[in-house]
Amino acid sequence: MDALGVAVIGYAFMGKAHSAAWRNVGAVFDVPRYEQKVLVGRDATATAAAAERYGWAESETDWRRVLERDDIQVVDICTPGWTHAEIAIAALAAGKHVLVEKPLANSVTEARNMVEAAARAESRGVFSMVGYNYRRVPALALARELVAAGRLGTIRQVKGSYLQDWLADENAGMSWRLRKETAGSGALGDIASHVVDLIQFVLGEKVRSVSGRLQTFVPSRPGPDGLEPVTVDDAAWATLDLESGALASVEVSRAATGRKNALQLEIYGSRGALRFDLERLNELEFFDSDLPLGEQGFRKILVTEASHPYLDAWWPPGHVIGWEHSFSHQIRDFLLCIEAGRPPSPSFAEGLQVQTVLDAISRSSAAQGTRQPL
Ligand code: SOE
Repeated sequence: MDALGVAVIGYAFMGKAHSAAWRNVGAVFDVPRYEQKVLVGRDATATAAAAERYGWAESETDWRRVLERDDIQVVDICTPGWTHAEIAIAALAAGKHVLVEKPLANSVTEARNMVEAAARAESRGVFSMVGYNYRRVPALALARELVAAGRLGTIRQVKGSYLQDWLADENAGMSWRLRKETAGSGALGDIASHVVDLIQFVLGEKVRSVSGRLQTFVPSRPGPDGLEPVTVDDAAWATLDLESGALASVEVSRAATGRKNALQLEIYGSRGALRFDLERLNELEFFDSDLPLGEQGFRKILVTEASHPYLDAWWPPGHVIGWEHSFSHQIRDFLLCIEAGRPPSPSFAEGLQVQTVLDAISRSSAAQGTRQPL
């Protein structure tokens, strides 16, 4: 296979995270050859500076021009949610493989259009994937393996939470993330999307119905022209019914004072339980009730062995990895699927399914918590 030409669109937080991954994935993993061709952003000076810093050969201000290029085969979309559908659909129509940051889109309608475009492209051997990067944290991939192997027995309940505090201060300013027309929703789409995706990924099953509650604690915030209404949620809570009869709770907030990026998952089954905390992402706690009673207890698995997911390519045991590695693993998996001609996961269809869960939580909140089937 010729080297794949890669373009990343967006150079802010996610553009930087993805760029760092593109920079090192080829050095660590055995993936098809690729070239970091072009970084795209609207501000010419800032994008050129970022391109040089992140290792891109060129910079560009118009993503449409990138789609016309024959030397670009992969487009990685790291722009705000309101641009995802337009760029991804155009890129797939132009025959580019597409990786798009989560959530897939801002609405179910946009996501459906993207799924249709992805299906058309896939019939021509052109692939697409959504960037739910936490699936690629080795401890969470291991959690999925343990659940699938039946080590927890029948899963009964799950507790998922994702707490941040960058909106705890009522003087924190307006941004695209706080306007419904640009962000679609608040903590719901931004971080509950991760939790919903992870619960379904680790359990290997889908949500059947939801009850939800959204809350905006600070109704207006300082914008460029004075106070502006906040039109998305600061926090989202939900209970989910899963296909197997398991129950899950989801609690997310961007106004949880003191919590910076606290993603936690607890899974309780008939034979065992698991606990994960992103702040200690190299660890997975496992309670195994098959052990003699006197030896039971949550024990820490240090997830750094070569036998653990993704870790054979990194460092010797005990040499811990970090948050950014999940993005390298994501690109590794995407490239290997392109090389093998195999559809990657999470697909756009999986991204749409998460979107329908989020939409149902939002409708439930508007209907005073009434349970919404999916
Ligand atoms: C902001 O809340 C954010 O950057 C999310 O958009 C990311 O998906 C998450 O990984 C970290 O927090």
